[in-house]
Amino acid sequence: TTHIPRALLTEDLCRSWLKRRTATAHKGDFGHLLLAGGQAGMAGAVVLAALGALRSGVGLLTAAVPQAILPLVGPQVPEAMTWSLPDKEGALTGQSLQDRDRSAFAATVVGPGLGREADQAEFLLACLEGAVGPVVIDADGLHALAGNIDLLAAAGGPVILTPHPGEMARLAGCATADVQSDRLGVASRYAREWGCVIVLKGARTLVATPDGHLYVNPTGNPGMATGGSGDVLAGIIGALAAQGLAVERAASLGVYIHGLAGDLAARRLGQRAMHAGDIADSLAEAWLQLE
Ligand code: NPW
Ligand code: AMP
Ligand code: MG
Repeated sequence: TTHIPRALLTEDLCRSWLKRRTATAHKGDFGHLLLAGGQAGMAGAVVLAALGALRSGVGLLTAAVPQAILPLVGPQVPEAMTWSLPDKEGALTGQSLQDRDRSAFAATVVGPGLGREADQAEFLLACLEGAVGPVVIDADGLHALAGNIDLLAAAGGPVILTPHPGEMARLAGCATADVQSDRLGVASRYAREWGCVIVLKGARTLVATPDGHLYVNPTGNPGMATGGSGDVLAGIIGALAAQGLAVERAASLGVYIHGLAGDLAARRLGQRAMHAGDIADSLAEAWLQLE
């Protein structure tokens, strides 16, 4: 097999990508993120993604969720504005975003807790079509994309995919074992082929770019193998993209800080007891440590 050049994500590299907050800065300088997802039974995924974003410096956040779960999401993240979207039996549909102007959003995250109803591909398409900035597709957004990779052409801006190995396998049409046995090859091949940044999650998460860059993340631990961890990451990356970091840097810095927060949570609570909310809670300490 050929050697694939890759770079380790170092603390110094990640620190060099941080944007400073000037003394006269205002919230408009840090971007407005749209977070779209959720369905009945998975309000928590949206909350966790929102917490990741809110702890990563975003200026404004709007959570767009099915009206059925709005009462569960809104009170848990008072800093976020909300859109109550029309749903079908608790799930978003291709019509849910109709007449919603999205020109104000610097970036979009779609997928956490979205569910797997028949209409999810149409919802994803509507999301991509109306987006002006970068779009992060995670979780069930990736499920909707599998078998419909051409939908990516509808995106108004650059796209970041954040699959775990199971989601990557579904996207690529292979087995999870095939992904895990050639993580570097799979991530770099499909980033190039699909023209998007791919964050292939799991121990030593990879970030692959369409122009052939490949980063390996050294932070993180098995305590992060718990429901909702990935949702927090999607919110972090979306927040960084909304603040104007180039997608390659938003993805890489997001992965690094998410793992560092996971390491700090594990030190405080142990790998066994920590849960995804603790990763979001540890973000403050992680950012302080990186700065
Ligand atoms: P296995 O079991 O090994 O064959 P799915 P999901 C594989 C929401 N959530 N290495 C593994 O397959 C999300 O946002 C809501 C190897 C595993 O069983 C989504 O919208 C929460 N394999 C939705 O749920 C909290 C790996 O993939 C399978 C792997 C579905 O997301 C939880 C699971 O993947 C959750 O985030 C690895 N490192 N990682 C809430 N509180 O509201 C995963 N796999 O079936 O795509 O579903 O990831 O659970
Ligand atoms: P998800 O499966 O979408 O909830 O994402 C899980 C998150 O936890 C990803 O960011 C993974 O990289 C991270 N994670 C899971 N297991 C490990 C592990 N063993 N080592 C490091 N990070 C992990
Ligand atoms: Mg996930």
